[in-house]
Amino acid sequence: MENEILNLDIQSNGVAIVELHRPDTRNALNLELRQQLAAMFEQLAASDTVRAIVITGGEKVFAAGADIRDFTTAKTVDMYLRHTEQYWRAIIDCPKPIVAAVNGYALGGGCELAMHADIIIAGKSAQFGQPEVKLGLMPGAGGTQRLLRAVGKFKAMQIVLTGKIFSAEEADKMGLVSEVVEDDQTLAKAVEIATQIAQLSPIAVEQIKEVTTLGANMPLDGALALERKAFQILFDTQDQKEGVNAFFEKRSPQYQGK
Ligand code: CO8
Repeated sequence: MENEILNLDIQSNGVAIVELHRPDTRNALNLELRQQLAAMFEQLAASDTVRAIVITGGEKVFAAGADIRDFTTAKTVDMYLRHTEQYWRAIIDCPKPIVAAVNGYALGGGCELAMHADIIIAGKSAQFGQPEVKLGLMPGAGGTQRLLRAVGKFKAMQIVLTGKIFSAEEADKMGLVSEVVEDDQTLAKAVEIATQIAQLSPIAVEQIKEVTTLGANMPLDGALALERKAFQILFDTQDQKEGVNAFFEKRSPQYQGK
């Protein structure tokens, strides 16, 4: 709906498309939008039919960051009492794969939101950055840490210390995005990937997401053990038997998520 700040389209193939919609502010993430986003992710995580989620800001812009108007008079205690970490938590805890479709600006909290996704598809117009330092601020929703882990210390430091804005091509080179496509293909590509994943066993997909995400912050031996356990757990699923049987019967598997 035109006057909603967040739109949701759940397709019959199990792909949910979440669209930020505050065009007058370049999709700035005000408190209301973040609250709605969190509630939507909780709803999508609990849904039996949704198997993959695409998040987009539309054709022109992903999100220009936190709504700077929320920062004009706020003091430390105000910021603390907002407890905005709870809104990010709903996205972090979503067990389903998330694909970000990024055209135009993904700055500050917008870049941080994109980095909450598992796969980032960037249109050629995409421009990323953590410009908070230019406001006398710093990234506050994972920007320093997710960027560091995604692109390494020296690229990350340059980005967060200077606030420089960089192109989709640069982001691709440093490993911040999964793929760069023409702008008019960004959403289609993200939906295509989400659709492919939605056809796979949702239990296997969730285990892969969980192990890969948790493993990134663990010592290798522990992460390998976690992977091994998750691999073994999948042998008790109907989907695993279906996948293997379908291979030998030379047919497409029909996964039930059981
Ligand atoms: N917050 C509020 N309003 C914004 C924001 C924003 N982040 N970005 C743009 N707008 C508004 C502008 O004020 C303008 O409003 P108006 O028409 O009333 O003057 C309108 O959107 C259009 O903006 P511009 O005219 O500037 O459009 P341009 O296409 O010329 O420029 C830019 C687009 C480059 C995106 C430019 O608007 C800009 O630099 N925006 C600010 C980017 C920024 O500094 N982002 C970081 C914000 S701080 C942050 O994200 C901290 C994160 C901490 C935790 C995470 C919380 C989500």
